[in-house]
Amino acid sequence: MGARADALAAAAAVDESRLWSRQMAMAEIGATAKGGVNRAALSDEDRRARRLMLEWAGDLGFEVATDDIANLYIRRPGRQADAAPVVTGSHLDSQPRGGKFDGAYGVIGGFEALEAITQAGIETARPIDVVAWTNEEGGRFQPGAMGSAVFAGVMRLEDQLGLVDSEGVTLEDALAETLASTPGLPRRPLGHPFAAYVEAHIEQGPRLENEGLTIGAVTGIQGIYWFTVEVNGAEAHAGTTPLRTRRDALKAAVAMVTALEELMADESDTVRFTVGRFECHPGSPATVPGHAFFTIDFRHPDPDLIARISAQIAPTCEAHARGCTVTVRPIMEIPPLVFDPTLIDMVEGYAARLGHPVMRMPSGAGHDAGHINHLCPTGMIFVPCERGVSHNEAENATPADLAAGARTLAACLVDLANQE
Ligand code: HGY
Ligand code: MN
Ligand code: MN
Repeated sequence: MGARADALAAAAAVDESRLWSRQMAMAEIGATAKGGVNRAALSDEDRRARRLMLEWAGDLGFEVATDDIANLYIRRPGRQADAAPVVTGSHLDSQPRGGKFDGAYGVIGGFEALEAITQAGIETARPIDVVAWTNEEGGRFQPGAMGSAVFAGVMRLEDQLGLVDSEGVTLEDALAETLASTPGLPRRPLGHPFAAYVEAHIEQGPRLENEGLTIGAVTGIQGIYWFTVEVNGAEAHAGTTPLRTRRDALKAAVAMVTALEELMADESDTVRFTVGRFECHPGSPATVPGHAFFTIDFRHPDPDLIARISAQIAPTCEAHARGCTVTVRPIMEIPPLVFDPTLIDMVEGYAARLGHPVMRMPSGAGHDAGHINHLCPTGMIFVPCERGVSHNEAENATPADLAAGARTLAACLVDLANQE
């Protein structure tokens, strides 16, 4: 069989019901009452999710490995044992009230592609790996996309080990426990070479569904910048302290958020500005809050606009400090990026060839592919999700659309794994 015929044969072997039942089995780990999942990075649930992947990999005789940040690799060997692999994958961690598909689909869809390639009896020159990147969501330890950032050398693991979650657990301890939960796995070096990377994901927005399409050939990802803001005032008695002498950290933080909302005002509705965490301490009705903390998630496709507005965030907060001190820390800066044109063409081409209506589209959400794009030709495949709902327990997708994405993925992986 020729390379193209092999790619199409692999796609044809994708099994929609097998893929769906694995998605549902994974969704039981950390299942929430409202039909979503809560699988925080490096938690017990995350560890169970990893063990389930390892069990499936063991059933099919695939090779498994990890690395120093517990990224998990599942390999279908190629003829050339030492050749750089073609890699697919995504993440198994979720938002605290996340859905069944964000991330898990890219790992399980990748695994389905490996099984389909095997079942179709196809040999590839290069190995094909599925990777589950550690801590993509950043809900427990910030920032997100950490496993892929450390792998790509965008971030140093040593600088992250001291991070603590809301319970005071360090990343170092959570990571050690996670690595210990999969004993005996060989460790691969961070940054080991990839020949190419293709990640499948639900769209997390409404465009494909609105257009009646099945596949998005993703052209790139808008810029994502995260900041933390810490406001320190003075705790004081709520009954006796006159308003004019207070240094109320909460009221200052509220004024900052309002001013930032004005700074980000955008008639075209392209700016994305989110304060997803907002805390005040000590959190007692009769004490003026002496400490407040909030996060900023700011996204835009234009690098100049991101840089210009980002530079105004700290001065805007300082201008509304109301006698408190304020510290603004940038914790993630991922500029807008474009994917490899050959891979965009390949995703679009195989989707069309397989009869799946397709369009090119940028990603509004962030993905591990953004960091891996620094290392090798990278692309992404989107499938629709119901009403575009994501980062929500109601997130949903159809078995047929997920299978269409896995077919497109299987074809791309075989094609890439037979290239020089
Ligand atoms: O935040 C993001 O865009 C991704 O879903 N973690
Ligand atoms: Mn995701
Ligand atoms: Mn997400």
